[in-house]
Amino acid sequence: MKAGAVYDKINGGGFPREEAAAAEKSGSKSQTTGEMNTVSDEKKRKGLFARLREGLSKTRGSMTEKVDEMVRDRRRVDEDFYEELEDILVMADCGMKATTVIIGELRKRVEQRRVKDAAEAREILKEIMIEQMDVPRPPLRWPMVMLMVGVNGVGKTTTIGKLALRFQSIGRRVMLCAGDTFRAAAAEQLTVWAERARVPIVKHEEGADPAAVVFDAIRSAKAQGADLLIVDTAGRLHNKKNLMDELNKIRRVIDREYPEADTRCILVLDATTGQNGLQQARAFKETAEIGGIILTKLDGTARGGIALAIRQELEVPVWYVGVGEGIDDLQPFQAKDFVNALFGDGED
Ligand SMILES: Nc1nc2c(ncn2[C@@H]2O[C@H](COP(=O)(O)OP(=O)(O)OP(=O)(O)O)[C@@H](O)[C@H]2O)c(=O)[nH]1
Ligand SMILES: [Mg+2]
Repeated sequence: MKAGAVYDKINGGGFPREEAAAAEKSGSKSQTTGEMNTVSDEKKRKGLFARLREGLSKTRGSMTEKVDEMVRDRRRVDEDFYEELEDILVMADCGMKATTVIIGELRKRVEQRRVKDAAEAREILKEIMIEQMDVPRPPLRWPMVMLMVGVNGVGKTTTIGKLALRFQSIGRRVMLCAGDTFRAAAAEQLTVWAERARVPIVKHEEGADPAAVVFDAIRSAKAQGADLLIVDTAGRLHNKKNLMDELNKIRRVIDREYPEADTRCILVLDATTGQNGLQQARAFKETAEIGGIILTKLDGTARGGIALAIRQELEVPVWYVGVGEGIDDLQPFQAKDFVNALFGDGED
């Protein structure tokens, strides 16, 4: 566990964009920025942004429209402005910690820049939110193992399908491992996603030892020269201790059998569970070294501020966001796009 932890901390815990992977593969120098400059890339980017905006429409309704309404009504920045803003952010699940940091920083900048106009303060608010969520991304290192963890129903298996397609479509060799042997349906569900993404899958019978499935998957991944092995895990076991013990056992097998791989434990959280999701994250963090978070179901909640709370309270970055049930409904988390979509503003 520890090696991964050190690596993540050094790198600020960010995550490489898959565009960067494509650039790296084609030998381009732009791998760290993942700049996209062809016409079709630009089109694709616009499409993704539109989907993100659509996905975040519920949050926009509750958070940013309230901010806009307040800006329109108040016009000036005063004490009531800050108080109302604080309420709006807390209601949108930004959490007390992130809210306090954001408001404190806003006060400072408003004063420094002698801003009086509420509309100008809104722009500063966006600027602060982007800074808060923008974390440097570490370079890609292959082979990579993504160990997907999270409580039941958060969207682990669905997210694996989405990730498999994304990485497979940029030319990476992806393999799936059905590490959730708790339910028979789990491996079947993952098999459907493997077929959709056209990637191989390693699975055993229901009730098999998940660590043994992972052991076999590593052997196959090595034999077939896979770049990325994504491991599904059970979200529900007899109790929390069983779950954590099992995850640790899987992790030990990966570290022992596949030391050359860059292994990341990815926590999947359901955005609709709000503060409860934060509690889950804390519980997982106690046992496992979490390299990054994937926040799912952002299309189904009016409280997307949870992304800010996670960044602030857990110091674990959000790598991807899920904005729907389809295989394409996963996006690399980009602070600027996220905040623009949240505020209903266009791309710049
Ligand atoms: N709206 C929406 N639904 C999602 C998203 N991601 C997953 N889901 C849905 O959430 C439900 C649970 O998803 P799973 O992928 O089975 O969750 P899991 O974490 O693997 O669950 P267990 O295997 O029981 O632990 C499914 O109905 C998915 O379609 C998302 O980004 N948006
Ligand atoms: Mg599952």
